[in-house]
Amino acid sequence: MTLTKNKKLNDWIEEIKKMCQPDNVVLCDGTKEEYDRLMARMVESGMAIKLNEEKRPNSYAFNSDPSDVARVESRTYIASVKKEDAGPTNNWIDPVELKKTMTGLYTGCMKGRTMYVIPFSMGPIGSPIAKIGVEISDSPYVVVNMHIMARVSSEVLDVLGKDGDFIPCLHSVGKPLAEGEKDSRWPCAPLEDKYIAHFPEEKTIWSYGSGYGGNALLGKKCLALRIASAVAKKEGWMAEHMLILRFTNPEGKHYHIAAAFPSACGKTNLAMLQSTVPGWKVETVGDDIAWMKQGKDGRLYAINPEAGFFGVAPGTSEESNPMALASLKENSIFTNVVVTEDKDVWWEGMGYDCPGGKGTDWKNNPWTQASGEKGAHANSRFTAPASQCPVICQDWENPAGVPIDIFVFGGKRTATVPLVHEAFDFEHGVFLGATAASEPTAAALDLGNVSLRFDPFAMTPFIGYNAGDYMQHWFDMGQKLGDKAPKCFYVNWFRKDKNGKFMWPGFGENSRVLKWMCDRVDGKAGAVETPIGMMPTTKDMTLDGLDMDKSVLEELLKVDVEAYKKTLADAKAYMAKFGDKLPAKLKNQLEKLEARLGQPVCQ
Ligand code: GTP
Ligand code: SPV
Ligand code: MN
Repeated sequence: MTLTKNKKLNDWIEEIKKMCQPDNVVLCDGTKEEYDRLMARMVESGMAIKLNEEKRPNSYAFNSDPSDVARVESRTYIASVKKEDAGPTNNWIDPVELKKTMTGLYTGCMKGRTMYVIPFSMGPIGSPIAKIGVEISDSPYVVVNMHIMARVSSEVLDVLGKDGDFIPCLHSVGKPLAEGEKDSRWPCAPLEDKYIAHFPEEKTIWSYGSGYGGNALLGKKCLALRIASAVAKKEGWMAEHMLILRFTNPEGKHYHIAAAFPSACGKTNLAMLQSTVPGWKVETVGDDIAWMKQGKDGRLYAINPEAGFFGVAPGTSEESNPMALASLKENSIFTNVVVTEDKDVWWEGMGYDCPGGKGTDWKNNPWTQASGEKGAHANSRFTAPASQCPVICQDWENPAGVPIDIFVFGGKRTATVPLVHEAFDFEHGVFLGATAASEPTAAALDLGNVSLRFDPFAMTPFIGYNAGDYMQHWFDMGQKLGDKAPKCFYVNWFRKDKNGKFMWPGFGENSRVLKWMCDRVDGKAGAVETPIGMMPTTKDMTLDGLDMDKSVLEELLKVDVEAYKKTLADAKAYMAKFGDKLPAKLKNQLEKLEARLGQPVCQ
């Protein structure tokens, strides 16, 4: 069967068909008809729930298998030819061996199912910066999510033409059906058979056994981060786990900020922030991934390769993130939330009690709020088109991207790390990014019992090559950008007091911190020098209307030298595992910090 004009694609489809043995093959076109048809079929089979058309038009809810609720880092592999090229932070299996194992699993794995061929573009279709992928999947849930998250269209095939190149992304839920066997609501394979595999030299992705998020929507973490980061290193650009936002001051001046926080640590929220500083406004360019290249003027330009948001549902409320709520008003998909009696969605932290007090929980069981059990899974998600965000930036699809003024790093830290500090220079900024650490979140299944993990640039699970080389790449980019490199900052919205209460109000109030950063870029705001970086005093920040105790804010702007000495020791131990791949400049930064921590604190 000849499906497309592209020989490489036709050959690949034929090869996968032979291996996976599906009942049918469907070439997807990304149209609304296709979306509606697949949704109707999934509603019929019981996999999808059609939500109330009045309350949530054209929207659907899904419940996953209770074992398949997040990314699985222990089953994620960088199968480079040489182990050293995967480095100390990635799982590695020899690619020949891994292909053999996975071919065993893939053989006959689509029996009883339809094989969907999904042509997609990360970045605007046809633009010079976009990358074309084709995902083959046996999950109709993946198809409808890809419609929102990537740009799925037959136009992608037109761009590919007869001999254009694409990144092959193979996905199966890993549950073939025997003759007459009834499908489960959410088919998937057991943990030990799950593989999220990347072959960076071949630019190929093989994913088996999971239907959830980053494990299955292969344009996102697999292509746009793991494969793209390896390509970016070679070609001299950057693929990062970063939100992109435009912050505009009352005079209309734009500042573009790219921020790297680990999974479920506040990117979507910051990207859509409602500023509490009068006259300042945030617009969203992206909420999860940034591809950045140096422009002709020497500055760094960022694009968002995605087309939608795959955002954390719990905690999303009218108060915390009204722009996310507006984005998911219609045409959205919900996974692992509560479906209320009147067929709308609800989750913990939505800002009001579950209407009627009961519904169907994420495990698909009858549930009452009074039971005290969580109704939505902590990593439940919404899939919503970015174009529906009321504050989407008019340049969000501009292939030229937006020029980045500021990099922000951070994570969830209940102790030690102050609200904000600024790097002394770009190399110190790379040090701040490289030593970023965070408490684990529900976005990954299997981070173990650690209370804190180092997560350089929020990229630990997403670097497609050796993390030592990756950190060197940051220094190299700094060298290339010279005095046009973005200014670097480190933030922490998550400090808690001894009663376990967040000390900083966060969300919209984070605009006060962003404004201080912009004022620093313009040389307008003050700061004091501390051993860890430049920091504002309460006098340097715009605090009008902020309802919090000044003493708490002062506490948030203090450096605890003793605690930092301990952190430094942990950072050194962590860096030791990079061996000779640890950039000399990073070693040098560690030594400098050590020396500064010996000094009395100025503040
Ligand atoms: P991924 O999609 O997994 O990459 O996550 P993300 O970085 O986009 O995280 P997101 O913005 O969805 O935030 C995750 C959780 O952090 C949500 O439950 C938010 O309510 C919470 N959160 C975000 N910003 C703040 C903040 O400023 N303060 C506090 N206390 N919580 C926040
Ligand atoms: C993350 O875990 O960082 C996410 C969600 O953005 S997923 O797409 O599942 O990786
Ligand atoms: Mn993410």
